[in-house]
Amino acid sequence: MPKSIDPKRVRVAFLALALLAGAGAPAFAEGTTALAVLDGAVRHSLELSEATLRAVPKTTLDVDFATGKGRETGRYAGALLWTLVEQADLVNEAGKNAVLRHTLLVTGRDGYAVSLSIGELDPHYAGKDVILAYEGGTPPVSPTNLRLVVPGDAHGGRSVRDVVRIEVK
Ligand SMILES: Nc1nc2c(c(=O)[nH]1)N[C@H]1C(S)=C(S)[C@@H](COP(=O)(O)O)O[C@H]1N2
Ligand SMILES: [Mo]
Repeated sequence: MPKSIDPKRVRVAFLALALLAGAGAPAFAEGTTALAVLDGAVRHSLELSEATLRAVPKTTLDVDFATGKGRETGRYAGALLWTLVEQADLVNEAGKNAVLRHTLLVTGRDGYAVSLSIGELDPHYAGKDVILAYEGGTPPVSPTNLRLVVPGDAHGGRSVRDVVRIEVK
């Protein structure tokens, strides 16, 4: 006869496992599909769910960049990062043009990270159409497997795969 299992203990064990599995990853409310967050020096942190991403202007970009494995060309489509930053609402320090002090640290699931300066995105300055791509590419990206695409980059180093966090600093 197997020993009887206390359902309370099973629940505690599952909770412990869930906590372990989630350690270091952004936390989300149950039932949401968001896999990435935009947070940091903003008034409203954003969970980058498919709905959030599709609600902002969709932009298509052709890429042609060098990688360690040769040249890569392709087409991606996704959400304009500047619009997401505007939605999140930057918190600026005091001082002249303090908005230009911000950087965005974009991190992939594997810990790979690159930073962008806000002046690259802000339409008052360089105004680049940097996107969080959820369509296109090979292997294809998806709303749960986002890729940063910076238009015009000669090397693929800033094209972070599987973005999980954008931290505004
Ligand atoms: N998450 C993540 N993204 C990454 C990298 C990485 O190691 N991890 N490498 C970068 C580098 S150095 C290049 S050149 C491109 C390579 O793109 P590919 O994977 O489509 O060949 O991905 C970039 N994005
Ligand atoms: Mo690279």
